[in-house]
Amino acid sequence: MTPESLAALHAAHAADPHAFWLNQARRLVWERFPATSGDWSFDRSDFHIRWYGDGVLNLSVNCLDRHLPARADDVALLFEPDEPGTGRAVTYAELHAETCRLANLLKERGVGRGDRVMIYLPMIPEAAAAMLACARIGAVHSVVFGGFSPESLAGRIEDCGARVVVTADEGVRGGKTIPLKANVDEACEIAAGVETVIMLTRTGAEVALREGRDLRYDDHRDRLSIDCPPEPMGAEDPLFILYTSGSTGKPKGVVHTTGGYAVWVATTFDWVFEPRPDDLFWCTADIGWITGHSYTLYGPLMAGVPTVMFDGIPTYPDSSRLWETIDRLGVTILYTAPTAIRALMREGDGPVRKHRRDSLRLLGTVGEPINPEAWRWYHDVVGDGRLPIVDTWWQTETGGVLMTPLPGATRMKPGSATRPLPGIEPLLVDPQGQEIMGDDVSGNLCLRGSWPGQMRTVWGDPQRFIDTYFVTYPGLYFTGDGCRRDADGDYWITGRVDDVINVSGHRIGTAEVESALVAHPLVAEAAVVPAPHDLKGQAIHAFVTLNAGEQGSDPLRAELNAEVRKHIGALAIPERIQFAPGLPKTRSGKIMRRILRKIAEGQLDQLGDTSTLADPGVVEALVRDR
Ligand code: 6R9
Repeated sequence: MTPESLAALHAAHAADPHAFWLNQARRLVWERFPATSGDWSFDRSDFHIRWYGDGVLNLSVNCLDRHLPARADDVALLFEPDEPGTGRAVTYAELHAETCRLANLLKERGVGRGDRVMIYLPMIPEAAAAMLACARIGAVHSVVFGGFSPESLAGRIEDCGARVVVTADEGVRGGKTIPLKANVDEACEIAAGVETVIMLTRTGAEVALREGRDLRYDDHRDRLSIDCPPEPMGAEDPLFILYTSGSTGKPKGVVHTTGGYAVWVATTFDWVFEPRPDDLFWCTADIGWITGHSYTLYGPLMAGVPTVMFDGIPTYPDSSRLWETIDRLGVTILYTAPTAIRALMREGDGPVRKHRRDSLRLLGTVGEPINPEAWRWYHDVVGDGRLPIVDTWWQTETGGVLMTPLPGATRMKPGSATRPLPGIEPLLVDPQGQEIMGDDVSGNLCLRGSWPGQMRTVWGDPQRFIDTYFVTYPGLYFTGDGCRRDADGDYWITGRVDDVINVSGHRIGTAEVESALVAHPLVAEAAVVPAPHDLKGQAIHAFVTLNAGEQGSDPLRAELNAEVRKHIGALAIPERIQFAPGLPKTRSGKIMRRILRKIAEGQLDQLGDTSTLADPGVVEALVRDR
């Protein structure tokens, strides 16, 4: 983007927001174009968020039908499985057909508008088709990452009342198989209400099917019609639910609706990546995360840019995987996470330099703050010093990117997400809720006003939505992130200020890990805090107090890890479990996490005043055993 066109966008928004937002909506194909744009109030008494409320559209039409027939045989997605070079291309016509088949199968099983469908799949083309099939018939998809345990899956099935689960026999990642179908079976033992399990084939493994409930997609595929009329959806009809960890309790079902989400994803995809006809876009995120929804799938499909669906990991079969794949496929835009960049940086420049990477024109990063060393390596080595980097800050809740430098228009700074996109108004607030004005300041990051891609509610718990995001700072959306605005007015996200730990770009709620740990019969109490980690960004440090007379040991650590794996998934296993004789508490019994954080960070000279603790001796013991 040029500085002039960026300035023109800002000016257009300032002059007439309504016209500005309606203009962005023109990127989509609507059955009825909206007359209204945004309508919201963040006040508790009259809380509501609506965008394009009178518009009617179907997202699968925007991803598929609009490219037909002219581009029927163009590549919509490239499936890149775990084993390099064993993938295949899927055209718009093929993806359309697969989507309709799955949509028709869902309909046969009684799924219709508003019904929730759980998707627990590897990154296979049929996963894209399954999401699009839901969008086509107006069902609400809820994708659960394959790394979550059966118990987590069950919790989500119950929370949203899904009666159908779409899964695969197995997943394969980094050479290891994941028993997806068996996990679904286990989840269905825990959660009631699943009437249909549709099983797709990934490995062809022998798996048990339960009569009446389970069906193998391959047994039905050929008889299913490749025609399925798209359901006309209101812009505010829910499109999907995606569960994300919060600072308290169980994961929240973040609800996104159809029109605003689609407009925001299409708009940001355009602004940030400026797609060209010859692009091949590779976002390495799994569809189990918001980045996978918005930029592996919906963004590129709406823009008509072929997208890579990567069902592997950056270090398999070796640490040149990304670069080898980029050359083999001709990838032009790479969008990945700082944790992957750091892991590959550790292997040195050799694996990168072995490959040309000359198809690349743009690099992106998302998921956590990128440390300047990793940024420089990404820029200097991966990008040969010639490629711009978009450091995109956003959240599950925001639907799409909110802050990023725009190549050509914004000056890049290693480690800074720099500036908000047009229409986005960030501000910093102090603990008293006062806006912090001026530059070279730090505070909690809030947003003033709404944007089309904002989440609408927490599934089944609208009050929790308000309480989580709009009560701390009345009238504002609170992001949960800390942030600095430097002397130039550029923004630097400093990380979560709530009890959420960002492990390798994945949000883990401390409360969830703690409740998994205390589920072990020998555990009296647990407190979980983040500790800095070279590769993961943050790692989980757990302080665990055992019942009187019990001794901590490595076998017990293994049992506790198993507990976390069972209740949440392997991704939440603590890096370190420290057995503690007691936890530092105030006299009113509140655990002093601030002190535990400092101990986990090794900042022992910054423990602050410990004299108000109920038992100051506890801290000495924790420091000694660290
Ligand atoms: C898209 C996504 C959201 C949290 C967010 C922040 C962190 C994401 C970032 C970043 C610094 C960036 N985050 N992108 N921090 N720079 N470019 O990651 O969504 O999984 O919901 O995580 O991730 O802390 O609040 P989600």
